[in-house]
Amino acid sequence: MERTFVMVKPDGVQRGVIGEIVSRFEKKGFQLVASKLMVIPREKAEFHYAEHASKPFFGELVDFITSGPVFAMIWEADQVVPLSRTLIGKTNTLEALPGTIRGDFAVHTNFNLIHGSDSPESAEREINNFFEPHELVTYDKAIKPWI
Ligand code: RTP
Ligand code: MG
Repeated sequence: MERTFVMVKPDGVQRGVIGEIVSRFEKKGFQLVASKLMVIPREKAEFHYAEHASKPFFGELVDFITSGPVFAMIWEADQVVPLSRTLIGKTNTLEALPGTIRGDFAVHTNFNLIHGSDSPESAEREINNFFEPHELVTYDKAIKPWI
């Protein structure tokens, strides 16, 4: 079973779309493994976006992602990494289709509401960067008779 790291960025928290985003991931059928509201320490943000360290927008990207709380999550499902990227929509806001999270809610590429890991390898590195092992909860939804 695959896992991915997803976070509602500071603009999404400020705009009040945590619930909307969690709802879309839940309804898709992914299983929540961990979640928390946190302000990212600068060194963790720089590690998270290390692949962009040489880009001209790196400083602003780190400033933005550390500017307020993010809602960090781990989700699990078969192929959850590419499926999450499909729900999230394209990075470039002009290419993010209606029906995707960015397509429905974002107007600017630099303030695009949500992050999702781009590969299983990135997901493992990002999960380890943001969560301690004891914060992950494993459980079986299928056998509960509540609904
Ligand atoms: P993210 O990592 O934040 O989930 O976004 P992503 O995979 O869709 O896009 P990525 O290429 O990893 O870029 C990370 C973030 O940097 C900003 N960006 N700005 N000005 C630009 O050309 C540019 N390109 C990327 C975006 O905010 C993007 O989410
Ligand atoms: Mg990325």
